[in-house]
Amino acid sequence: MNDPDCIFCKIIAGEIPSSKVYEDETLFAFKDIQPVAPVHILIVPKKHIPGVNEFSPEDEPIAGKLFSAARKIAADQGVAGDGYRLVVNTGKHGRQSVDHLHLHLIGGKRLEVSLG
Ligand code: DGP
Repeated sequence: MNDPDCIFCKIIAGEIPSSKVYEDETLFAFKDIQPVAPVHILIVPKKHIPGVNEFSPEDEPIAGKLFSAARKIAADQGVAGDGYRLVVNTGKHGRQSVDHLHLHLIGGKRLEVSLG
């Protein structure tokens, strides 16, 4: 485990149960416990990166893999055609609540216009 105090590291390690929808050598994806739409998946790097501010040049391949996984998961979840939203909250003003980088994949309904 990367960070023994991190809830997402514990989920990745299987120490906390989750509804897994995808896993590869770099990423882990599971259903959000507080879904805001019929489809709400969190896609997280297995590496403990606290957030975008800590994302380093050596992590750049992870960003590409996050988007490729999002495309695949959206198709698997049946939302690729109608569309979906990808969100990365960062820091206090961004209302990031878990300090382990994650991409929200939200879909299955027509979402609200507001992002703020
Ligand atoms: P953010 O606010 O962007 O940091 O989003 C964190 C999300 O993580 C939030 O939508 C709720 C979700 N979450 C927090 N704890 C757990 C958990 O133990 N299990 C699952 N599946 N999701 C969690």
